Amino acid sequence: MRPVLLGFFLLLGVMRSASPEPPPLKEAFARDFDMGVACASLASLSPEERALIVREFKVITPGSHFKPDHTQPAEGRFTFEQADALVDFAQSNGLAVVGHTLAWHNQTPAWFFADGPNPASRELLLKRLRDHIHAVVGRYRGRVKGWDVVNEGLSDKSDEYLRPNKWQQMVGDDYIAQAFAFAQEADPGAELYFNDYGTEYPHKRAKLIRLVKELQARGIRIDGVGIQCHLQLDRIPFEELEQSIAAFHALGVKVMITELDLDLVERLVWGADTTQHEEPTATNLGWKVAPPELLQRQAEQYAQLFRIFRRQHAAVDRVTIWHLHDGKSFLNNWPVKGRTNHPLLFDRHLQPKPAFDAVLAVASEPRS
Ligand code: 9MR
Repeated sequence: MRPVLLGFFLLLGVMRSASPEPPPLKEAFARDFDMGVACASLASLSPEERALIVREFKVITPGSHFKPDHTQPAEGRFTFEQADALVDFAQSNGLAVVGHTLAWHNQTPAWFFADGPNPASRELLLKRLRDHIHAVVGRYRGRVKGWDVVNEGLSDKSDEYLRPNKWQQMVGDDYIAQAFAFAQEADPGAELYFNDYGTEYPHKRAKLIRLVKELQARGIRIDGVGIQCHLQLDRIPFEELEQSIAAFHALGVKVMITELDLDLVERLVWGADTTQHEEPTATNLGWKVAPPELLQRQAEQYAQLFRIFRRQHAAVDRVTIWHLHDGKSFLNNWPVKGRTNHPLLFDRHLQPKPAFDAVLAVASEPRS
């Protein structure tokens, strides 16, 4: 090549590398897994937030608007406006939707469990569960990719299998199988997931393995399990998490990281049991501006997580970040009300944090 021409191409290369537009997360990890994000109502999202979601992510999980208190606040009175708006937004922007969630101990109105002044019978509860699932899943048939059919149904106690929520107490352990069967009837094309926190740890991992095996033995379809991954800085059980991913994959189900965040502010309670609260102290209210050294450690630990997810790409189907930016995280109000947290990839001004850059960089590393 003539020296002048060579110089021209070299210059072009330098100019390109000086201001490269980073690829969106969804493209950077396209060969590994889908990238997802949680969102609140469409009305709560600014045009800039919507644009960022559409640019970076492939899947959205409406964080609130598919929950039973939103979809069926009173028996037979369904309210789908907010969920409809989110599904329309997703469809017109090429995003897939995860339906979250159908049977849960939280945000399930009391009427489900009552029959006038008395507790509902098992039969009545199962009828209501079936009607609810048919109405909600049926409405979005073909438009919602998959459902968190049962959420947080495993017990946190080491000597107890399932969480003794009202469904379990009034229907029996069977409510889980029934919910999956109803969802399968309502939309045979949708994927069906069981979602829980703490399943990176051996005691909850064992319970989830037992549950999947029991469902499979009964011929009940379950397509995937969610490991929520509400994690804390410097306390991530990396090895155990990877063992859980591999163990669930060995059962023949997809593994989803469903609610990833990385708390910078200290908290005593692990997981995401929102019934637990902590009093404000000198150290648990956070900082208006996060200390740079913590943001750096957060970036390194996010990167380590994404190295695991990439290594386990055959198992991991999706990684969902639990809300778009630091200002939208539930960790600003839990377990301590009114703190200022910084657990996500974008800051409150929608700017990428060191964690974002570190995660993106992992996408171009060789898979370890
Ligand atoms: O992050 C969600 C928050 O925006 C909602 O207000 C809240 C109540 O609906 O639920 C939060 O998400 C929870 C999820 O549904 C299940 N796992 C724990 C999450 C944090 O509480």
